[in-house]
Amino acid sequence: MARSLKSSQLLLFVFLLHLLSVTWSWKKEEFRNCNQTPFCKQSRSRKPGSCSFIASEPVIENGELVAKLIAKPLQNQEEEPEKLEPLILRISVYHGGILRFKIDESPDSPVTKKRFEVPDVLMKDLDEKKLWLQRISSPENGKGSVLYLSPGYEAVLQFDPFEIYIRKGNDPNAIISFNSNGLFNFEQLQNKREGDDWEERFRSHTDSRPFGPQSISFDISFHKANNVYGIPEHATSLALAPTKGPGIESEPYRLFNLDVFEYISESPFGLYGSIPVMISHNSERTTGFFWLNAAEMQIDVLGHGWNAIDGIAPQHEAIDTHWMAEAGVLDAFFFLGPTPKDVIGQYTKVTGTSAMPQYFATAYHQCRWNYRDEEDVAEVDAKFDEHDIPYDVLWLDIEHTDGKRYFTWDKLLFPNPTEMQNKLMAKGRHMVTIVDPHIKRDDGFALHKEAAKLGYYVKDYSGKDYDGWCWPGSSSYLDMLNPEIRSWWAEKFSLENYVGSTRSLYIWNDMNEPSVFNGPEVTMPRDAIHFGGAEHREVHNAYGYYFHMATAEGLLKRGGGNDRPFVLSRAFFPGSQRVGAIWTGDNSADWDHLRVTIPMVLTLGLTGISFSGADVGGFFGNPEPELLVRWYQLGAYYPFFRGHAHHDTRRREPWLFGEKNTALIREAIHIRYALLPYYYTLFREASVSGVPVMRPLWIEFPADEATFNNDEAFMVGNSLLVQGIYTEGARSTIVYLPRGQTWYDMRSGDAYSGGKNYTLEVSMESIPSFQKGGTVIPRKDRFRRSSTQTMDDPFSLVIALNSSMEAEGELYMDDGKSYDYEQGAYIHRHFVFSKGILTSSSMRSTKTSKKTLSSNSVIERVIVLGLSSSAKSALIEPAKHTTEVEPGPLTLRKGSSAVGVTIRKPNVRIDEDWAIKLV
Ligand code: NBV
Repeated sequence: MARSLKSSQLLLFVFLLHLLSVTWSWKKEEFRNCNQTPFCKQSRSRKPGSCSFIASEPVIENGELVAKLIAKPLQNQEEEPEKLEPLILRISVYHGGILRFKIDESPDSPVTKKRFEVPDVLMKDLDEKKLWLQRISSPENGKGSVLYLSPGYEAVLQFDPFEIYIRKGNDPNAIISFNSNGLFNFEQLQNKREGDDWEERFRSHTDSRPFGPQSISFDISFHKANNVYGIPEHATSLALAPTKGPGIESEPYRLFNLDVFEYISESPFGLYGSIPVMISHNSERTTGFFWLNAAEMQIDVLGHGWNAIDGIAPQHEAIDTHWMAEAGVLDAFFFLGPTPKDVIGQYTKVTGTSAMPQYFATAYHQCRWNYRDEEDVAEVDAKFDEHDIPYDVLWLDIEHTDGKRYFTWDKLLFPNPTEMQNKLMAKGRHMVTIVDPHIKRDDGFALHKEAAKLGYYVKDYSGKDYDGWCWPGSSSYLDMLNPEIRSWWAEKFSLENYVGSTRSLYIWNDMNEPSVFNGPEVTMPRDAIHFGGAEHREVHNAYGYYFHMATAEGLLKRGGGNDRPFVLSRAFFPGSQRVGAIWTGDNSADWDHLRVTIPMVLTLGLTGISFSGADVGGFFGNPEPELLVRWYQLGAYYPFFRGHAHHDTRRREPWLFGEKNTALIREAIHIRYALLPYYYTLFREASVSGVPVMRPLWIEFPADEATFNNDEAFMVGNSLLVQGIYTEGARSTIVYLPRGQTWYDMRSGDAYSGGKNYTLEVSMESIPSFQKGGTVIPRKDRFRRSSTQTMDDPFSLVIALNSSMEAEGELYMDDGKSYDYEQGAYIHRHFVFSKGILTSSSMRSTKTSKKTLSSNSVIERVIVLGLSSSAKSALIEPAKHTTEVEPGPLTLRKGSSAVGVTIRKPNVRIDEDWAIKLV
């Protein structure tokens, strides 16, 4: 009986797989392009200057400027435009160079439907940062209003033609502006009249569109910009290429969270998540723009001459962009910069910085669809030890469940899940299981029964529980927009409710775009109904964020509020950084996919999401050993570092490709483990300032134009530069080292001066990486089974000197797990090397000392790169003992001819103040 059940399940599985391969290998025609999307087609065809709105009657209300936007008849327009209520514009200013402008329907509109404003994204304390506007001035001969923005900067509202822009002092030139090209359009909600046909059809799907057209579109100009970046998620270059203009034929960049089967490595097509944030940069200034809106969005980057009249392009020094959304309100922010880090800081002031991860989560994760059973798990775990490869987390994909009912276990394959997790935990290792948002509509499944009874599912247009097809077959989707449902969901993660889970188990949210196999474009119909009557079209891009949020809330509750959640999500939205980690979904095992992971992860970082990575090895397909090794060498630097593979691929654990390749992969993973103290310090920086762990070169070198288009190399923090190898059989590579610095090869310690391209020989041993002169990197060089086991291990400090023979750096440590650091239980050291003396002092703020942290770890080695000294010993203060100094840096590779010294066994405590002086 059991056997026949198994084989029928197998048959169903094979059938489903067949269905998948027949219908879902990426076919363009499965998804709408702009021309098939009425709001996009219509907005995209608008001509410059076609905006019919003018601003009038500005007043100050609640510290904001409020004005009316009235539609005026356009020149040459024969018909009188329909008389509609004016729109309401609100402009407000926030501390630190942030301007917000909102445009919505008037409260006097005759239509009762309210447009959706996305809650839970903006920081709760944002209002406290509002500068209470007292007055407006109108020095522009009554043609506009001028607002103080920040010292030396003003925001201008021009009435007719309607435009909002920021300028510096009295310089009339704008820095960043809205509607300078007159593309603003706002389709106001109207009551349906007889004869109105609002339905939209795509393939076999009909969207009832009960509220009719409601799109918003406008242009944003980034003046004097060299490049624009941002708007994830697309598999494209870091600097966004124009999508419209003379000689350019491209779709706009689409922001619509979709489960795209086998996405291609170069396309403006929208992937799993959306962040409507764009950042512009030139050597003097960086600015940013953010539109808080969760509806489908399409964005054109307009190429030079896009607005040419009779072939003549107007004199223009801006990058113009055109933003189009199907619904929602216009709630937008300008970030003034002026530096790249300022812009990211301003954006993360509005939407939050990234959550501080647990230490283990920053180490290596081993995943596969699927680790079959407990025996498989035990074997993989043992092999890591056998091969002396550290790892921290083992992941279980959908097959571990009982028929894709999440929170359950397949009893035959995983009869003792608690014991399995405890065995891992004994080595300091954790487990992650998958919990997807589709709930199996099975009356024998308690979760479904309860959700259905409580009315917690998203409804279809007719008011019934929406029923879509996903892994478990017929499924419904919880309405995570509702805070009550999120709390209910969160309870499901308690140890009592999630039977077989332990405190060392964390969660993975997949398919939360949401993915619906039989839905339009593999997602939920736009006319499905959420909490408060919001339509799915208005909420779509934020659905995954709410699901992620509810899951993280569950883990937080499980840990009594003092265990930092770890939840990986595929879908994301602004604010996701506060919740957890993101990965770039189902990539493929080929070189182009390897290459595009860098701009994808960098773009996420630029738009607030620091904790992200791509599947190492490529999800689909079988990587050749060389590609796999290169992927580990690069992936070891992703903020989120996980190997993963599709279930149809051959097994690819690190020891399966011969001893040589095992050694290379081991070395790559070891590098990450050695750098964990540095990474953790950077995660802390990201959680405070928003500046991402992995950074485009131009964030660190904003004036160096040679870095602006470079998305093959990147910085980890401000100290490390890494260059990927993206071609098979590479013998050499070109590396650009930014100007004004000395750079030290991380392996040999050899010094290079910056401002040049170097053609470097490469071998399979490593990818090029360099430490910037003037920095200090803390490392832990002893290898254990997991990061958890390294907590008390000694440190090495690698000091790379600049041309003044100086350097400085930081180390942040806490218990790696709880929130006690918020009350002062952390160590934060500042290391300075100057005039031959290395000092360590505390960076703790004195205010937060309800709790403290001490550590028995010591520094066992200090390597000073770039120092030629004949010193034989070093004097340690205040202990007053001396220790040995050896010539030559003991870096990761011995026997290099690099200049430097190594201070051996100073054994100073990491948590104390001291000085080490070369004598
Ligand atoms: O759960 C199975 C996979 C998962 O391994 C992958 O990482 C996700 O991105 N999941 C997608 C669903 C199936 C994709 C073909």
